[in-house]
Amino acid sequence: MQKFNAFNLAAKALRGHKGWDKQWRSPEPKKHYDVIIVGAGGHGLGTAYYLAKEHGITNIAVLEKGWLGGGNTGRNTTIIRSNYLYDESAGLYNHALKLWETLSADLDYNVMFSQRGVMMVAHNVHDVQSAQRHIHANRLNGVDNVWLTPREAKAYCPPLNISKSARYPVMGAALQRKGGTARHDAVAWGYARKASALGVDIIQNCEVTGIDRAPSGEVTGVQTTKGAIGAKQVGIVAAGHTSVLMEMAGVRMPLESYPLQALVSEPVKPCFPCVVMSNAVHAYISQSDKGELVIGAGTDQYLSYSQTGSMHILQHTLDAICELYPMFSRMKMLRTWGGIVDVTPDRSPIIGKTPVDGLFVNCGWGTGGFKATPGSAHVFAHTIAKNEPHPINAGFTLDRFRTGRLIDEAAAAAVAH
Ligand code: FAD
Ligand code: PYC
Repeated sequence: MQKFNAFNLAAKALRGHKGWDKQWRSPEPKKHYDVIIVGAGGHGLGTAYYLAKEHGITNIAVLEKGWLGGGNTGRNTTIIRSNYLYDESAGLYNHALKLWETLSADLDYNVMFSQRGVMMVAHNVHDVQSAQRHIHANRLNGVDNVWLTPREAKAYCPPLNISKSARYPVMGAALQRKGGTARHDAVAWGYARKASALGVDIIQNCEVTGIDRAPSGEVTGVQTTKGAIGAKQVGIVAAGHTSVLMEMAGVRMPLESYPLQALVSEPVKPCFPCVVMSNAVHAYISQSDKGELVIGAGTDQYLSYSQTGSMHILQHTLDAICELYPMFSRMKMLRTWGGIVDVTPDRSPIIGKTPVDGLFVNCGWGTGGFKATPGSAHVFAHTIAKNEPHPINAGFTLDRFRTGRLIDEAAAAAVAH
């Protein structure tokens, strides 16, 4: 009771100070932006860059709870490809692939994009049928993808074990020659540098804790750990945490968050020439320019916000890698990590407007949004600037989960989840 009285006295004294009452009751934003982007991953920073560069909107803040590229952008296995099944996806991922080809020049920063080819190996009859279906659909959409026999697959990737007695026999593979890899954190830094040079504010260690709305419903800004910030438009690009943020605006999302993990080996001389994915055995592998083997697993089987993954998932992935590439069985692991991915029911992203005026969302990339970074950012910037979707992301609405017009990419997503 004494404490309570003391608090009351202190509060009374403070109220004498000019402005105290106002601050206590409603933290009015001191700073106002045209656009706030929540999340400084590749998609968020890229969105800010294209808003500034292509739409002349520079009064933008990108708010990040941690550090630039510290989310999935800096944690992924950097695989880039566009061999998805549906027309909408071919449009989106091929748009991204074209932007990748000129991104280093555009950003004046080397993102180390390397089109060394992505091979997706078939280990059973179902895999063969599914891969061939994708190849036919891709070719109709102008996406390069060809079928390789086991011998042709081995010629493209000599370490691959194509022995008929292998536990995971290779029955053929789909090869997208234009697929490859890029340096993930360079993508975040390249976009950040250019956006910043165009006048965008990038604020790290600034977690968004609330979304402010006017009585008439539209967005007016955000609450953060650094105080309130006003904005006419807010774009949420916070992979893994989208549901939490959208809940702050009263919007429920069709998303589930899972840990997805990867690892690198000790560095060795160049020995692995391309990217190989084996969906049926939950393992994919390439070699970085530093010489490390970059190996990824499937998602954990349960929902979590933990940035690590279960040990048994990793163990299974390494068993599969050693079976498929016996020469790697004596290599040592250097480090392992995880990220949190948000997954939609149809394994395709949501990019567009929301039921709240002025609030936009870009999410649901699941295990595969790195490849889309430039394309996603480019069309999301258009959506925010024009308040309507770009033709390329017109199908990727939140509304499709109500209408049933899904874009089912479960097979093309290619990573077990
Ligand atoms: P992020 O880079 O995660 O950025 C979102 C940011 O939002 C984060 O920095 C986070 O800190 C921030 N944030 C969250 N909440 C808040 C808040 N309240 N306030 C402020 N900031 C907030 N994709 C591929 O295409 N190819 C691959 O090979 C591939 N491999 C992968 C391997 C692993 C292990 C993982 C985890 C993912 C992989 N992905 C891959 C998926 C890919 O990494 C993601 O889809 C993509 O990077 C998402 O980018 P982003 O910019 O949307 O998200
Ligand atoms: O979508 O290509 C992909 C991918 C590879 C590893 C994780 N996702």
